[in-house]
Amino acid sequence: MNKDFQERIEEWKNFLFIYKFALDEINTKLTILNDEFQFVHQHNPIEHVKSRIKSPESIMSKLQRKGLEVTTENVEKYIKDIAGVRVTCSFTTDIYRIYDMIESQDDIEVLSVKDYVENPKPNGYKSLHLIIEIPVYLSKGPEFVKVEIQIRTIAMDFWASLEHKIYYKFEGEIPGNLSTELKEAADIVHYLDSKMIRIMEEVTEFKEHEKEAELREVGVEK
Ligand code: 0O2
Repeated sequence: MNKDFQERIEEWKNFLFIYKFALDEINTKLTILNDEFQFVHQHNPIEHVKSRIKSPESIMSKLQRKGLEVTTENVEKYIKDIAGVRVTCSFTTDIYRIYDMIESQDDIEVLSVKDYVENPKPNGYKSLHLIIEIPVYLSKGPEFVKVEIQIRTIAMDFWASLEHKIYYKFEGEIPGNLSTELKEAADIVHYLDSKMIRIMEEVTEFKEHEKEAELREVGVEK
């Protein structure tokens, strides 16, 4: 390997390592919030969390796609998803619960929100995207790091993973019939998510009635 190339790789590694610390912080926060929510409400809003650091190759190609020179300054300024976290949950209502929990953290600043759940993309893509900034405390002081958080249901995630694979297989030019089928599948995802919420609401109502009946039996009126 030539020395210049090796030095550049080292430079990139040093530049990217702070994003790993930001992901560690976010992951810890999400675990605590989820465990606390489970303790208080007996419900886990988060099913899984996946995080990744964008590879130097994809950062470079994203800059090139945007017509920008490959410099660390441009990366810091224009690439907001170097550190990415994907949170999946069971119910659409959990998406906004998780958003509220993140937004209420004093040390997190939500810089932007794209609500593709309320306003899906024309292809049917749904997800709530946040760009947040979190301080990472280094020996020289705090550094503020941007992280992209995508929050979606398991069903939305299933759809998006398949669509992403198809998109890359066809290099962005998905044939018309497949696009139509994908849109139909997105509508089914929407139907499934709404149905799951209705079932969950019925279960909650049933449990409440059961509890009230138990209390009445022992002579306690609510
Ligand atoms: P990858 O390979 O997943 O990292 P920006 O990042 O702001 O410059 P954009 O497109 O305005 O670009 O941001 P947006 O809409 O918030 O989308 C960012 C990410 O959301 C994408 O990252 C995808 O991960 C995901 N995404 C957005 N639209 C779709 C879609 O139609 N289908 C699927 N499957 N995923 C989508 P990258 O960097 O494009 O790709």
